Amino acid sequence: MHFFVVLSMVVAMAQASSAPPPAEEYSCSGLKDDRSLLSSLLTVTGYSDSCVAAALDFCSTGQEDSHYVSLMEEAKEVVQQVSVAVNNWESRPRHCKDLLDSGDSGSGLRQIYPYPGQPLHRVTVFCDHTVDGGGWTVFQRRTSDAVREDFYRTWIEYRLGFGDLEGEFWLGLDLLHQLTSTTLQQLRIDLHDYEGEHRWAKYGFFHVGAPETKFRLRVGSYSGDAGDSFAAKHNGMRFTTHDADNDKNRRNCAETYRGGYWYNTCYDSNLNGYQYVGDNIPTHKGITWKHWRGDQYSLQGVTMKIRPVF
Ligand SMILES: [Ca+2]
Repeated sequence: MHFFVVLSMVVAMAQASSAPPPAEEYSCSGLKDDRSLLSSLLTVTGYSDSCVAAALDFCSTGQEDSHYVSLMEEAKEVVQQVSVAVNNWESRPRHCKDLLDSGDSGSGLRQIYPYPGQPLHRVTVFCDHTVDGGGWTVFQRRTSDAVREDFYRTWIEYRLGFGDLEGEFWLGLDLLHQLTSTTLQQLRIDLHDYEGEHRWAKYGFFHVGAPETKFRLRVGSYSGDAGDSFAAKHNGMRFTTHDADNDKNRRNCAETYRGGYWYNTCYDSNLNGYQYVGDNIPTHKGITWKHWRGDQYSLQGVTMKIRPVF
């Protein structure tokens, strides 16, 4: 009996219509033409070749009974439920751009489902739809709010993320790797100084490697008015924290410059540096962007955010 439930579902799916077919189509006479396809499907489902062959022979005789029709109705209901579930799943947002495209243009905290193989794994992110067309998933923010976050953190903290998504935070390297691996992403960096000026830098592609690569950075195709203090110096670099030295300096750049970053020998930008104010910074340890305010000026605000290229 179980076999016919499965068979009915396959028939119903093959018909692929949302409206119930007329009763006379519940006959399995239509299966004759698709015999090889159905045979393959049922074999994959776990039935033996001989069982499948016998069932299809039964169908080809054109026999009918009322019980078969009720099984068909039952199977159809199940298929429709599955269809609704699949549609709901397909409409789940993978990132902030999906939310914007579906009509949610409000900036703020949102839940996304970035892991294709883990349909129940959702994470909370901050979406920015106010800048450059919107659709941005923010992964780092520095502000001059009263409550400041400590960015001089360990390797595991940079992997998992820290801070307040509505204030200062780092989203986390593991999630950043995921978000930039399932979709080709562009990067936008916005910078604010203490004199009320604003500059931006945009990169046509941005990818963060897997943990085994120490979250190696791939970034390029600069545009903007801040100058390129990121790709030219930091492309290809691995991530370094004060307890995990993966940079190209004989010392540990994260320890020297009080941050966690894709340091080279050390940096052109230090966006996770210490929040000194303006010019009052000791030896390049601030939140800096060399090609705008230089490496001895600590910026008031920074955001780093990504959006799919396509
Ligand atoms: Ca080093």
